[in-house]
Amino acid sequence: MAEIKQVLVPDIGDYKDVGIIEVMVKVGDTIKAEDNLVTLETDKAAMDVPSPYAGVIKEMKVKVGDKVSQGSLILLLESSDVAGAPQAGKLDVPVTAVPVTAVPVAAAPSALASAPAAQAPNPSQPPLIRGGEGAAPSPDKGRGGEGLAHASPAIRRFARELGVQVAQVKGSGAKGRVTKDDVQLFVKAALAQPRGAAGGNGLQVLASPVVDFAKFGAIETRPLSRIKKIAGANLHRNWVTIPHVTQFDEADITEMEAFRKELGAEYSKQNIKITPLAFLLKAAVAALQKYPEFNASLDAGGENLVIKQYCHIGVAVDTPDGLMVPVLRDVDKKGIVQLAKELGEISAKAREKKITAADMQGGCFTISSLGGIGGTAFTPIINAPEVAILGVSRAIIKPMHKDDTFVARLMLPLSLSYDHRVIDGAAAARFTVFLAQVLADTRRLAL
Ligand code: CAO
Repeated sequence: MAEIKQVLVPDIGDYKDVGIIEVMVKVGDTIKAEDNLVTLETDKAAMDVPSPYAGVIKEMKVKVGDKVSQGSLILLLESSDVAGAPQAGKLDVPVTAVPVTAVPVAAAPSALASAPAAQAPNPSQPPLIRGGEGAAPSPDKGRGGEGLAHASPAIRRFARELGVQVAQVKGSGAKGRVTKDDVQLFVKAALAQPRGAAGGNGLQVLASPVVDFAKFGAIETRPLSRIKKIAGANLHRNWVTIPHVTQFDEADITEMEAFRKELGAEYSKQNIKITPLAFLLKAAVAALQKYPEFNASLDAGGENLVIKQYCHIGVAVDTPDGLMVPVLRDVDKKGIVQLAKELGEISAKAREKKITAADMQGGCFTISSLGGIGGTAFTPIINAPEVAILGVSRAIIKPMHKDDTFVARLMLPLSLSYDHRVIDGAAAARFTVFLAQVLADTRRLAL
């Protein structure tokens, strides 16, 4: 016969006024005996309080942040348990607990020390989400050696069931506590990783060291711009998930520069600035057409290459708030002057923060030019889902050996980073050699 029962805080040792840090149930929930109701936290341990009865929750008498002691009323429950279970003071259902700091379990009072061994995190549990047996850090030591991660026993159990190491989950609860939502988000994020990013041999890296820089001298803390945060997350993903190789080459652009200067003088009256980048865009189109696997993306399953019949090229633009990559459309259908004009417009738009998300979508290939600034070479990060990116550094005059003599030539450094899952080294070398040939003799652009 159904009966309303009071569920009280059981014997929790000598503790009084212990904070409730988590409430796992709500009015209307149907629960089984021993389902966890709330988590309490002392300065030494977190404890889950299980229900002594099965039934339906009628009324909650506590919330997160409340302080309770042995005998405090937690909730009212409509119970169908005729026999019932012992209540506060004579409870024989153990409260499950784990230390919340590096304090050893043995140092905690008896009720806490009697936590069943099965509740303790199990370092030998094979992780399902971020594998790497052997390489896996101890579940509780994963925060740069900061000791135990904050999570209630129920959350630890939940995480264990999903193969998640609590220490790897960023807690969003009070004092960085890991909540059920945090574990679920962690799992979702891991599942959303591209194939090969996680799985059996997924990354297991040390947490970044937490350093108090102020100990060593004066500091100023500046928040990263929104653009930097978004770009940073994308760059990080691309860097760790794509096997990058960078092929270096140089192009003799002596003739191209002479022609560019002529054109520049002619079009400066129309306020069009013709830089080497406009030629590079056209040369890239020629190379992408000759080697279509560079004008491609891996499909979502990573099993097929999607070759694009169009040619939209992204251009990395340095703005005061960070890097942006607007995309020039149908570069194959436009001439050098038109491209120079659009380049000027789109980079101004990016710097004036007027660029839209649509302006940055649909790219097939990216060019990142640092030639206006300087440098001899760099290793650009591929802009996924593209499979290659061309870095361009500053052209300089060099002595080149030709017809048994040295001649002064203007040489342009090229750095092509490519996705080695899609492109072989020989193909990358052919691509840059061809690019250099086209730039050395721009008449080839007409072919
Ligand atoms: N070698 C020598 N000189 C070069 C050159 C090169 N490779 N590339 C450009 N120049 C010259 C230009 O001709 C121009 O000279 P003048 O002022 O005498 O005409 C000058 O350098 C400045 O060019 P620019 O930078 O204004 O124009 P651009 O078309 O070369 O580049 C843009 C435009 C938007 C790409 C550039 O301004 C920019 O933002 N670059 C930074 C991109 C970046 O941050 N990449 C890193 C991303 S991390 O992978």
